Amino acid sequence: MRMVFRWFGEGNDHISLRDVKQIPGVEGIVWSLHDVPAGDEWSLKQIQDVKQQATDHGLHIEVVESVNVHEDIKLGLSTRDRYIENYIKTIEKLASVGVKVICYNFMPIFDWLRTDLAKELEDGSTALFYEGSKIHDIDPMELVKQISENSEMTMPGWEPERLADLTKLFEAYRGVTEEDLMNNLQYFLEKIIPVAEEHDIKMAIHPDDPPWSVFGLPRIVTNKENLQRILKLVDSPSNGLTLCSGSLGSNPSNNVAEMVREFADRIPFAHIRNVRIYENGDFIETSHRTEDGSIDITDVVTAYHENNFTGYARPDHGRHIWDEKCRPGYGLYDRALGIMYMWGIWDTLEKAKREA
Ligand code: DNO
Repeated sequence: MRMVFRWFGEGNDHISLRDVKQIPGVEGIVWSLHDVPAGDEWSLKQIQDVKQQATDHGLHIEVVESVNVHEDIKLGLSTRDRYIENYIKTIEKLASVGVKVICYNFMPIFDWLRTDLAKELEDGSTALFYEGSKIHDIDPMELVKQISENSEMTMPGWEPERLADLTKLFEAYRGVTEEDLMNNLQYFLEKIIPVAEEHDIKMAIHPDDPPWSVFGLPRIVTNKENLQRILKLVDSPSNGLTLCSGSLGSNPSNNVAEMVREFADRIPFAHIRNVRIYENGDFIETSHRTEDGSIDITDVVTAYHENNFTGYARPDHGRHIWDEKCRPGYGLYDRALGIMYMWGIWDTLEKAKREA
């Protein structure tokens, strides 16, 4: 298990690379060029700048999260080829500086979705929370209207400046089914995976978070059967998974440890975190500790260990603790604690293996 830590870039993250380097066992950053719009080709100069900053602190840049996929590719529009060409050029440039894994997702319009970015837990810390009643059975157009009429009303991903785009995108997705989305993913993979293979890059698709349809949009990276299908769309080691325990695990019918056991050789990148699922299906992110949430993180780490996992892992999200001011889910302290929890399990298993 090679531990890495997501870092949003100089001036964009309150955490310094010096802080990152001081977390035990962290060898590299998980990074992106966050100001480049989806679909644009990345500039080599900007890529090299990040590499320089990381290497100055003894960290590598082998994992990129994410190179985002343009909506036209997900929609299967005729304009997609132009964006796929840019994507390919970006893959080639990333390979040239030593990147090994590129994480991406195929979620229409939204990336991860929560209804509250700072919901208080019993201990006074706060964390990301998903409340189904604010999303399920809600007509997105009605929501656009309500938010535009009421400046007090907000929802992550529904910021006022995004509302016009959201309206257009929802219209574009009308009638797009999960089968269409799967076909559009296949088209994309058929073009990019040969390039990834040639450059020794592993593409790692991130599950949908949450792993079910939201606002009537199709979502396909949701469960074991669909992961099996996606891996077969182009059956290559370069077509891999970012196995995110918290995303998949927020549906209690997904057994994350079992998925790790089944897909181990196709997981170049592990996202490890816990969530607590309530009876009505709402969920909140918790500390990594197995006991604090609904996912058996001990078993998840054990499953990686059993499979001699040599891929990259990150603690994914954390709670906001000790009054840290940070990006939602991306504080230093709780993610660092999560890392130590994972190492604790891992090192104990290593010792047992050595002594067996
Ligand atoms: C959230 C992340 C996601 C992830 C993308 C991958 O914190 O796990 O935003 O980076 O879905 O493309």
